[in-house]
Amino acid sequence: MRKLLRVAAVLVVFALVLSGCGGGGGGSGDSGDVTQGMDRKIVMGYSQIGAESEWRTACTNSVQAAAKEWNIDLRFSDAQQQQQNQLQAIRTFIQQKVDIIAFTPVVETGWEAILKECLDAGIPTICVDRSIEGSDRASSNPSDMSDPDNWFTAFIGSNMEDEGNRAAAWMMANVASIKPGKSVYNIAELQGTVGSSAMTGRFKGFRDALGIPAAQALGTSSDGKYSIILSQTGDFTRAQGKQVMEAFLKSNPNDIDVLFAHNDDMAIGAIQAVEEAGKVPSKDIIIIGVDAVKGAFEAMVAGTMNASIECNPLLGPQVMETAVKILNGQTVEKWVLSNESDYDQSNAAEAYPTRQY
Ligand code: GZL
Repeated sequence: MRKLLRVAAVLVVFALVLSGCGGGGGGSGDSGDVTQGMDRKIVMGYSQIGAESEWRTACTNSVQAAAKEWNIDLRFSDAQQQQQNQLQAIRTFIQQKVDIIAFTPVVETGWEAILKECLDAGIPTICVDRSIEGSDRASSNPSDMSDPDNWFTAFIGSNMEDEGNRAAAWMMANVASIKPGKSVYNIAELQGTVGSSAMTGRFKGFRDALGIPAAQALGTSSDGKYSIILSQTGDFTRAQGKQVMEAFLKSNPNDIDVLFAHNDDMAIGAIQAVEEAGKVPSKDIIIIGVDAVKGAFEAMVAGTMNASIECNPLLGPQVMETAVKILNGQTVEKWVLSNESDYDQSNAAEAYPTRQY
């Protein structure tokens, strides 16, 4: 019996050593303990804006899932829409000596000092989704530190001006068939978070396509057919989108032909206000959003929303791949552009079942 116990004990120790749990294990030779494409496990700090919309939640889910997939230790911070919280989180990441920092700037201004602190600490940064003031996501002279594009290593995200352009293009191609016989179409606009690159880009892109100066909130297109008569921020949320649309309908009960909302969440809130005012959304008032989130597909399939311009939140894989390239010393594009399409009631039902967000 004693002999049997001795043999069993040897076998147990042997098994433990093989599995790497025999003390002193963890990491050496255990393939699960290194980041894909690296010889060690890297630590990333990520400062996310908050959870204001379906889009933001999808973006967060994508980043967190991709960090798991790449075996990256992700230190995630939710700033609850406050830039001060973002600056504090990034300073903490610097103190923790993380390998790389990703951040989504809630507004475009106020990033020079913190990004230079990252540079001084030798920590590369990736700007995710929204961009910073003065950045055109191209760097002609990498040593020119007056160029904001040299304060961070790479930008991953959409072209917001293009999204505004595409919203105007869809509107000009479709309004006459939905509301025929009008010489002028009056537009109400729900702006996103004031000062965010998503808001400034869509605001400018929409006006550029209509020939309205980007500095003007209200104005009439160069061909005289489209007039922006109302424009106010709904801060990218359903609740505020509804509130502002209620106010629009109170002040202009019968003037609005088109709503352009800088994101689907505000459009969906506005649809509730349109219905409560006794009007038919997507017929009396044409509803155009941006993001192409599930809520927009449900509304387009239900016939209460006309179109949504896609803005891809599934940025996680590109963030992780870019981080590994940077830490491996590879050169990366200054702008890793997302791929996007546009959806309306002609293609929403077909696309909806396979949507990932
Ligand atoms: C766009 C992103 C915007 C979305 C909104 O890239 O920053 O912020 O359009 C989200 O839904 O709140």
